[in-house]
Amino acid sequence: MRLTGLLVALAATGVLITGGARAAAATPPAHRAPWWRGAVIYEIYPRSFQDSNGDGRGDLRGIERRLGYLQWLGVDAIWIAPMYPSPQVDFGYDISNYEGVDPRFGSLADMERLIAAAKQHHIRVILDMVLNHTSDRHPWFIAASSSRSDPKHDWYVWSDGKPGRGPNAHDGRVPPNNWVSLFGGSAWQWVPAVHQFYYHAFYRQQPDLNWRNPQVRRAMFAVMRFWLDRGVAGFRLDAVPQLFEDPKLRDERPLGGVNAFGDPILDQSRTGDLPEVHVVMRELRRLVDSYPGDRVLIGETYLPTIQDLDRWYGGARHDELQLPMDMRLGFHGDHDHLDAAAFRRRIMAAESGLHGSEPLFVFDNHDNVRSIDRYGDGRHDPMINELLGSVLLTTRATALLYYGEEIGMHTTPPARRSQVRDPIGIRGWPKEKGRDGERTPMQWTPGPQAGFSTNPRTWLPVPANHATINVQTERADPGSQLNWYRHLIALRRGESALRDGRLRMLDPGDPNVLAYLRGDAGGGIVIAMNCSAVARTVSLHIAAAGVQPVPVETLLTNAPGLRDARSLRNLTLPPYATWIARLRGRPRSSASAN
Ligand code: TEU
Repeated sequence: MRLTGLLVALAATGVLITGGARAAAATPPAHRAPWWRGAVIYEIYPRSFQDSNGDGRGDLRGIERRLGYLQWLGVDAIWIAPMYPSPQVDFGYDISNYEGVDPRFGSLADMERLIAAAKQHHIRVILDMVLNHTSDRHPWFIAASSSRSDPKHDWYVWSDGKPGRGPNAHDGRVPPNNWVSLFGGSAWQWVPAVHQFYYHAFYRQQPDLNWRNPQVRRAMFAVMRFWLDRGVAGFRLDAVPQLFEDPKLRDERPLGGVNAFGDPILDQSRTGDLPEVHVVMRELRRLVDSYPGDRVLIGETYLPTIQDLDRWYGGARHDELQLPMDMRLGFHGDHDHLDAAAFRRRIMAAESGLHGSEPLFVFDNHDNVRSIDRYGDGRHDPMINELLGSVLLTTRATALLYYGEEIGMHTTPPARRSQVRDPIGIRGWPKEKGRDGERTPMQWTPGPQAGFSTNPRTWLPVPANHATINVQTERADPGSQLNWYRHLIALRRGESALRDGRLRMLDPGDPNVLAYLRGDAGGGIVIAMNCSAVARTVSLHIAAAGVQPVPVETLLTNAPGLRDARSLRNLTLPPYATWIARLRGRPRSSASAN
């Protein structure tokens, strides 16, 4: 019953081709400078995307095999989570060689092949770059921890600690302060050989680099050049607000309470977002700008306010990251729920608070419970997933998609502690079950292992719901979540108003329906989304946004009753439905629009 209006509306407008695999090939890639503005960037967790050699883990050849699918979906770039040689304590975020590929994922030649093959599909490749820390097995750290006089010693953050007793004491010394690891326990680890503690923001196998040492900068910049020279389109900078620590190693202020690991919750004022980091961001920006082709820097930036985020762009100077992630829209905290007013507030904050920079919106990644399980209500989940796609893909922003989001994959956390793979889930069980649940294998088919692997022993179990939630089944169903995402992406590629047009909120007092106008009078597009579980009938007042009412034409909707809507009056949106329409005719702009 759902979505029956979709194809009719599409066919009537001729905007989209609905004949399955033909669509993306027929839609030329958007050629605009810079390419990343309004792009769709698709995150791939390489262990979980496609296994090509039957070892139960995904790999680079597997990604290569699925490029046709990604082109059909319409993505502009893929961001591949770390595939470098690594002991895999943090599944690749503990890197022991920045200039290679872990044999589990393939070889450097496979990566070069993947970059070239992706180009044939008009898809760029973005790598994850972990600047904050290395693996404790990296030759730099092995040297650094061997002796205080080793030339690499100062490449990491060391402290003699202070005299004391207790469980963290070694030879009568305890860590210098109260800092805790984000992954549990003290952030300081004792090394007997040097009689010192080193600092680690994450696992103890991930010692933090000392960014105050110019040699560290030079070494990491050289690593980035290594990959830029091989044609990568840019980097996603991991945990980048954590790069610097207070040189005086002062205590952080406890905010009260403890986290899932039983550690005190601290204000992170001495270990996160220190001013020094922005100097490095400007240097990094100059580095990528010295390459042709609009190489891009994406930041993993969990920041509380839009003013904080704006600093990561370089504010009015626009000289730091092009795309620090705006986590405020998609990750509200522990209590995500659909709230038209909250979405409106956060979208408008990004519209007006970033000195005109492009927001980067994101609802899903490999570290968080999937959005469908945070925003879903268990009854309308497919519609809610489509609504999140509508917000992501019709706002004025670059969009990050996480593999499986487009088909409505759910989080499948381990049932028992003994099944957990992610170390934070073992340590934090049962309060923190770790991140396995959002890293399960991509669901390609209803068949064995969901088409992910020929090996029945996949690194994480394939969720049983792959029988219905999978690419093959959904591709064949015109009303599927997958086709909804694909149509949204194609629409956004085809309509300059959706890519570049300004955004004006409509009826900002409506508590249930989020509606806005993209573009200007003449070619404007109106989007209305019912964020509630009850059907809502609304009239959209575009005159208040400075545009005179004109006839409209439906471009895309999952509200069957709205496929023939011709005006903005008395629109009935079923629960969580989206309606997207073009303003027709020869509208006059009212005075306030000029
Ligand atoms: O995550 C950094 C980060 O902020 C995480 O602590 C995040 O808040 C947490 O995983 C939520 O559960 C990045 C990577 O995305 C993550 O996968 C890595 O484990 C981490 O850095 C260390 O490299």
